[in-house]
Amino acid sequence: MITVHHLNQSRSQRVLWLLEELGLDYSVTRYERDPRTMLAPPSLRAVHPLGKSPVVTDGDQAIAESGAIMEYFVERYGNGKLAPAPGTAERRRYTYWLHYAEGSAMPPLLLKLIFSRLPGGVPALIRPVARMISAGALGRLIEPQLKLHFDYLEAELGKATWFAGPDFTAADIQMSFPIEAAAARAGLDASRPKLWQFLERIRARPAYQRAQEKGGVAAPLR
Ligand SMILES: N[C@@H](CCC(=O)N[C@@H](CS)C(=O)NCC(=O)O)C(=O)O
Repeated sequence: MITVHHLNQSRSQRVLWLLEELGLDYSVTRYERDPRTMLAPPSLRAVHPLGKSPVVTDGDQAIAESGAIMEYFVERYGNGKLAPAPGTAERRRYTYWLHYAEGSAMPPLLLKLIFSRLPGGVPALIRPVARMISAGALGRLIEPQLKLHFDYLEAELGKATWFAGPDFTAADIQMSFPIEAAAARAGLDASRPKLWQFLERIRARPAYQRAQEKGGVAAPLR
């Protein structure tokens, strides 16, 4: 029995979507973020010591880390669906994007979230200093890095319909989170038409919509 330990507004939305694309049966156990800290509740640590989302259980196995979860389900239950054939150029691109999403795209998006919120989280007396630090980090480091990534992704999606090639794969599901996050909090808009159309195409997929109903529609936080 597959159980998705689902934290609201989180990366586990991707796992629900993957399972819907694969047509698998699963149950959802819900966890709510602390409204002040936005952290997951300690009860999630009973499933995996880090207590992060997503984490899934399949029988007595707990599997964490969204890229590893994607690989696990596609390998175990995919029957050739959602992954290009091994040894092909598409498969290399697939593996690359599965890793890139968390390894390269998410760090600047997370920094953007942290530094944007920094001034609001400190005592009023030191808020002007926090604003200066935040503006400096955003302007000198984070925004240029985000632009670099967005330009790169826009160019990559100019080469094929989906990230790994002509066919939709689990790499597109994995890439959806940074792209949704970029649209929600980092100014990604229709001025990058390939990325924008990617968002429109994934949101139109019936499995994406079923996953939204199961997980609760919400912009990703981090
Ligand atoms: N690289 C990990 C990131 C896991 C992660 O940070 N998840 C966030 C939710 S999107 C989380 O659990 N946040 C709450 C917390 O840190 O307590 C993955 O892709 O699974």
